[in-house]
Amino acid sequence: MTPDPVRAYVAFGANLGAPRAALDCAAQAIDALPETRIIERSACYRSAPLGVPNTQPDYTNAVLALDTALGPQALLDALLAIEVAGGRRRETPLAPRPIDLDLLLYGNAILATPTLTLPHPRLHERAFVLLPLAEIASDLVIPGIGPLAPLLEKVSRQQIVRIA
Ligand code: PH2
Ligand code: MG
Ligand code: MG
Repeated sequence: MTPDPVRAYVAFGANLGAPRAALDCAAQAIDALPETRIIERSACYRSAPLGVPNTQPDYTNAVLALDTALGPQALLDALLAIEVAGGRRRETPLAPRPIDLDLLLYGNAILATPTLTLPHPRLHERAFVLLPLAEIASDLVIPGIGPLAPLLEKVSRQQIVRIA
């Protein structure tokens, strides 16, 4: 018997190549995963790279909501494979990238394995994640952290533009 689907959220980011095309491609590939479908997709947002030299190009970010019967590690493995198909190389950490897919939330799961931490450990401090997330799931409560509104307030000084 297939387990009940779980609502998961995935952050997309890119600052090389053609971010929107990469996002379209990734959304299609995620929707084509077994027992997985995209439920919603935020607009795109543009912001300067956070935590890396800002000589790098601006990022385009978005968030996808999906329902999946895959387990969290299987979903993460699938996302990493979609990154590779999208041209992602991992030679240098924090290098500009044509695609980055981060598993933000998997239902109410709180876990830390050597390969996966849920919720995503930096989700709550990044406007480029919180704004698109709030757009598609304003009532969301981050497991172990709390509702989105106060988190959004804390990142309100981070400059970010909704580019639709
Ligand atoms: N991703 C990073 C590091 N910095 N900055 C922005 N604006 N957007 C990102 O997606 C991003 C970042 C590492 O994954
Ligand atoms: Mg990332
Ligand atoms: Mg990543």
